[in-house]
Amino acid sequence: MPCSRSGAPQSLRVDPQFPPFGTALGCVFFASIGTCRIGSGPFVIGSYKARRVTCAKDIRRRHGFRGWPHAITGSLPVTPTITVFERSPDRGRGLARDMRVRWALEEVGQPYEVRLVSFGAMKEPAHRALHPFGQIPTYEEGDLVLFESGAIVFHIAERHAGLLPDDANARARAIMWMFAAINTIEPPILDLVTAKLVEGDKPWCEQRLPLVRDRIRVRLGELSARLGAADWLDGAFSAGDLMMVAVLLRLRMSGMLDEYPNLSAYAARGEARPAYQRAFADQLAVFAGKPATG
Ligand code: GTB
Repeated sequence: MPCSRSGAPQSLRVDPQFPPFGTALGCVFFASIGTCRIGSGPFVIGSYKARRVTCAKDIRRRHGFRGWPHAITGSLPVTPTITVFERSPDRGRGLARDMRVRWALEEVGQPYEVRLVSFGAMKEPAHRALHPFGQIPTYEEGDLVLFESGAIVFHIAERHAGLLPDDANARARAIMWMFAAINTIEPPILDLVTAKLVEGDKPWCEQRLPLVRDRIRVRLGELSARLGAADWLDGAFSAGDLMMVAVLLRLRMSGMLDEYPNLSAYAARGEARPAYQRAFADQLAVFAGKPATG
């Protein structure tokens, strides 16, 4: 009976991208007496016609949406599966990029499955069919397959309330910060990782490292100036903060983050979020009792 879905608009999850009562979608709300009434007796305030739902559903389908979130939990009908390292050089201490995906899923309360992959299996055709570059994380949800942690977090944030603001401009700015995290802040940090881990034995490494660190400091200084005394980058916590904190945390071991107390406190605020803590614990649990690689 569609009533469980279409007849209970009060309990329908309000997806900011597809507002249930959005006239902009051209959906008819009070069009006619339909199958389900809202309220009862003298408090009947209207009726809810299946057409409104159908309309919204068509729009969701055009955007690749394949099901309704559970009315109460907000969970997707298909439990997504992510791939993570079977063994990680950091023993699951939050540095591998599945961490940001886990964190996003925890923030929105979406349960998920985990499939462990070895370094060898990542390069096999079966995994490359999911991820052309033979890496983790991947994300499978029904017949949707995604790779790239930024794209996956964006997808999760779009499909659930909680990680992107409703206001269109604030939403665009949150997405901007996601890009800033992975496109402006993360590259010089990755350069440092490469310089230390891959080029560490090269004779020119000692000369290069200060240059690499200075390039990171330029960006951290600029980010620090923008954040100022604010808790988050643009109002409430968003997917932009999630990505930025995840990127900044890669610097923690280097001590460079501590040179910018407001950035250090910002990263700590992110880490203190219960969703982060759950994601961290789950990532760590994979490695309990397993020897580290690398
Ligand atoms: N741009 C992609 C994304 O954001 O999803 C990058 C994905 C990526 O680099 N994945 C890495 C991977 O699969 C794991 S996260 N590497 C294996 C390979 O390329 O063969 C990078 C990473 C790994 C381990 C640690 N660590 O243990 O400290 C930190 C970060």
